[in-house]
Amino acid sequence: MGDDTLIRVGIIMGSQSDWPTMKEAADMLAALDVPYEARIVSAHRTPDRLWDYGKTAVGRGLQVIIAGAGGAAHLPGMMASKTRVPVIGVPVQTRALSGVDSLYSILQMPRGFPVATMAIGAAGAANAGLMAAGILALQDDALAKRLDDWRAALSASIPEIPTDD
Ligand code: RP5
Repeated sequence: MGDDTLIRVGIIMGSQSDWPTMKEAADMLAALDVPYEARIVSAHRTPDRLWDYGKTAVGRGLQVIIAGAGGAAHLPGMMASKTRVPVIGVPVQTRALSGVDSLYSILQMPRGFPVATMAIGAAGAANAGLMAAGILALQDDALAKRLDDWRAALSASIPEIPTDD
């Protein structure tokens, strides 16, 4: 995205290894022409970066943060503790515990600091992109039209009669 574009969605992830999953969210936002930024922000390995990102999120105009992490996935919850910008959490699928560890780490937030938690893995990341677009579309008629069209096209692509092929 160009420097002169107002970035409204931040996609953050705990590691480079999360990118193949989180790219699903980025691709969805790109398909809907929603400007975003993507950053590696680790709760454990770069806590100062996490703090700075959360501290400056409102001032920079971010309206939604999509946060993905795997294993001891503290990034979405910690980000939610630092900013009132809505955080959508994506549990990244892990090898050891298949992402159930990530899901539980993100899902069970204490009252007062919510994270809107998606499904594990690629579908969850893609849906995070759609959820972010839906939130922004509440105040953006052009985006609302693009999202409506996208949803209608998906529905139209689903056959009514099953085949053997
Ligand atoms: C988490 O640990 C990351 O979000 C990632 O899902 C997981 C593994 O990270 P790497 O060891 O691949 O960097 O912090």
